[in-house]
Amino acid sequence: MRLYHHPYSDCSRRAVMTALHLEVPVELVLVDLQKGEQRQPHFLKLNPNHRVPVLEDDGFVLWESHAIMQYLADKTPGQTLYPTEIRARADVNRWLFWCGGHLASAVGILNREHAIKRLIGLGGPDPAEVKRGEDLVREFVGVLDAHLAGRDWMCGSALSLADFAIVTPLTSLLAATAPEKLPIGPFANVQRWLARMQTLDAWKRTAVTLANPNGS
Ligand SMILES: N[C@@H](CCC(=O)N[C@@H](CS)C(=O)NCC(=O)O)C(=O)O
Repeated sequence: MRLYHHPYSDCSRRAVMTALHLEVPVELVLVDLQKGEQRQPHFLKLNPNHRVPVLEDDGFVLWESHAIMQYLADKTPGQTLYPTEIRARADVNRWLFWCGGHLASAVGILNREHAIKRLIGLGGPDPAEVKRGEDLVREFVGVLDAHLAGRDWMCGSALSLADFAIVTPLTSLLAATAPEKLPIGPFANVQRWLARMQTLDAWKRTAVTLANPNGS
């Protein structure tokens, strides 16, 4: 199996963390987003949306990070990240869709304003967009914080795909915005859960810095 990714991409990171945690043997293939490799014909054949991650499994091509996570778990006998009991699975699915539809898109607004625009030469942040992004992030992280009160993990009593999905946009929020702008500062339950996530081996092995783009 091949997993096309970029180390700074939080969407890639949730798929890579899932593969590492499940010990699925995947070959990581770097797609150089900064050089625009995702828009080259060979990559567009894999994903016409010009985005990572993409999984290739013996001729089967899958894009969308949450779908990749589910596929990797479903391919792994005895795994516990993605429960098979119908309501427990629905609970995990609920948070995966919430992450893609709400949290990640809200964080995406801040990423674009604080980091991506500068990287691709579109100038500084637009204050109206920053406010819109911060208001949305504050609202959704508030929902997350209330949910995490008295819980160690997102769903049930164990680590699941939902934890790996949700933690990555929060990380990118930490990296892309100045500390005083971080809307997650006051959310103690989120901070506590984030600290727990940071102890996981899959987290540590995918942690990258600008100085160390290949991770540890
Ligand atoms: N909904 C997609 C989003 C993927 C996505 O936005 N990937 C970004 C990196 S995090 C990307 O490849 N951007 C390159 C581009 O837009 O050209 C998923 O969850 O996989």
